[in-house]
Amino acid sequence: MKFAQLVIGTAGAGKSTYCSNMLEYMASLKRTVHVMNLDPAADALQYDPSIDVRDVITVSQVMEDRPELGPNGALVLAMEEVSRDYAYLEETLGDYSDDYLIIDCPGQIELFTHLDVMGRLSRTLEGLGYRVAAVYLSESTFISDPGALVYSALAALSAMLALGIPHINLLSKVDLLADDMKKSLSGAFPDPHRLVSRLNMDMPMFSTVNDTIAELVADYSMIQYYPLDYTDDDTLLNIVAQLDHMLQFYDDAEVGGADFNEDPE
Ligand SMILES: Nc1nc2c(ncn2[C@@H]2O[C@H](COP(=O)(O)OP(=O)(O)OP(=O)(O)O)[C@@H](O)[C@H]2O)c(=O)[nH]1
Ligand SMILES: [Mg+2]
Repeated sequence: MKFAQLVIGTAGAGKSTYCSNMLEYMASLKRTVHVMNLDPAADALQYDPSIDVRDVITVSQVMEDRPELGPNGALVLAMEEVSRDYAYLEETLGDYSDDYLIIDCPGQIELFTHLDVMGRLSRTLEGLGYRVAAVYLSESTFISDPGALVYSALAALSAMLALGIPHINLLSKVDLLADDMKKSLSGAFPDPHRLVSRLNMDMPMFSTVNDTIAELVADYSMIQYYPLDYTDDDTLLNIVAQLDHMLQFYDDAEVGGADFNEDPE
């Protein structure tokens, strides 16, 4: 069976670092795991990618051909071209039969909110027999600002709705938080009632909108964050357990291994 994690999230949230650490952790579990770099603007990477989009296209090449484009426009154009080129993806991905693929994506949020670039990629992977989950990283250093927290919760929600695949939200760089902020992550987070009272304090004129946003966050109780703290040994273990559950990683093994006709005696 083949599995894939589509690692997405805002620029600089820690996607490439997560891919590198997840690669190492999964290898320690003796899984056949590969990382694909899907960022045509990536500079130095902390891991050795098995598949690298920069072999096909780089942002600097696009900018040479289209000098009128800035780095952001060039990246979006490069990604649109890559996501249209199914042949390349099928050729390179098709080589792996039993596989766990971790895909390090670029940070431009419009690739899944305004454009169908990530949607096309996940459908291509599904067509190739992969079970795909989205791993969405938001930076935890913003959570003391209620406005930024709402923005990041709504961005995560829009990615989840746009992609329509199993989805897990991670709060990155938790090691940088003060202890009291770390404690606030246990239990319901973001707590909609706490969120609305903080928003109303900062922006009393928007209290109706604030109430509606808090209701939306509460309704989609799947806006649940898993803290990502590499100084805590359980961090990656918890995330892999959740992803295994969502992707039904062990189902095939259990069904194949159990002999339902066996006589209990
Ligand atoms: N303290 C701390 N720093 C981190 C963590 N994860 C990433 N960083 C740092 O954050 C910066 C950005 O990390 P990347 O992994 O390159 O982030 P990215 O999301 O891949 O960035 P883009 O590809 O540019 O969108 C780097 O300086 C990392 O060392 C973390 O868990 N804790
Ligand atoms: Mg990166």
